[in-house]
Amino acid sequence: MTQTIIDIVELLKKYDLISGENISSQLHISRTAIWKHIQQLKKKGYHITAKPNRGYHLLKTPDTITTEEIKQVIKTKHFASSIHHLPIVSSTNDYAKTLAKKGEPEGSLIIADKQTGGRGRKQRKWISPEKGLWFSLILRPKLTPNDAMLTTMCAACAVTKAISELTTLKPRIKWPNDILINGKKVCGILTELSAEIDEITYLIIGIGLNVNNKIPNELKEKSTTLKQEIKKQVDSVLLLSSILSSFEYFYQELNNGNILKIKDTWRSYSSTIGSKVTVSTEKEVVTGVAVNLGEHGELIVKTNLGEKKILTGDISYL
Ligand code: BT5
Repeated sequence: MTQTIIDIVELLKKYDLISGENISSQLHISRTAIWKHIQQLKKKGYHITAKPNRGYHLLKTPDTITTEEIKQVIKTKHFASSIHHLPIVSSTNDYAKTLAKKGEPEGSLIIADKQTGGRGRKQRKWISPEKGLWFSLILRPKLTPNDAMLTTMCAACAVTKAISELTTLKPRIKWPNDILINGKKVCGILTELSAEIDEITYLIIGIGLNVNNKIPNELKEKSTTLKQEIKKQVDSVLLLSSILSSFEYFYQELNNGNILKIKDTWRSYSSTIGSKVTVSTEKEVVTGVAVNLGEHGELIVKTNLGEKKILTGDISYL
């Protein structure tokens, strides 16, 4: 897309209805040129209606995001300063890992329209068809490996904040890495790292967010999409941009040692603390009330036998 076309898309997104005259004066191009660009956009999958004497209205953006659109909309300082946008990939986390090993800088964004081998924790499958947001960020936090979970918490806060700001929905974080809407999973986060004993070499944060995509029948009972919840299409680029801005902010706070702020924000967005839970870990199943977060983001569960600190696991609410 040319810069003019990107600018036209920006204006169409900004105004519900915008006249050719208004676009013409803001971008200094003729109305005939605008009409031609609008025809090109329609061919690219943008649904635009032209109302006589009133102007253009953007009904629907195309299903796939373009790198130019991302660059145009994103307002971060460091995050996404390098963007790898792939139409199809096995897993953005795997792709990111290969780049990170070769020295790819912190903040690089790897985003795919579709993943064929999307992964959850413990090699579980993550279903990632077109129209969802599937992306990974390469980070090199100044943390010990013990504290890696705090980065996942920053990401979860960022996704929750962005969804809350762009929609009327009230997403809630479920420890350790899920975001739920009305009790159903809309987003999962996969954090993977390479580390020495006392420092992280690189950390990959993979975020899978169901936006306008379909989900298979077998997941429908426990999962949802943003489109399903608000009954209309969501602008994936704006959502991505908002997630990255908030993530960058929380990540800076974390690197500045402001861990309390991250934990407080996380608690305010979470449905876990105060809930009766069953936690399944590799070793055991623990039942009790989730009472707090530990120093490194562990879950503290009060059981009949006292408090237990759990590093990672799967929880279900009772
Ligand atoms: C997660 O694992 O929730 C982490 C998912 C991370 C996915 C992102 S996408 C970009 C990056 N590249 C990758 O390859 N991965 C990351 P976990 O907590 O283990 O949950 C996995 C479980 O979620 C599966 O076993 C299913 O039950 C369920 N699931 C699979 N696909 C889903 C989807 N699209 N929406 C909701 N739930 C899903």
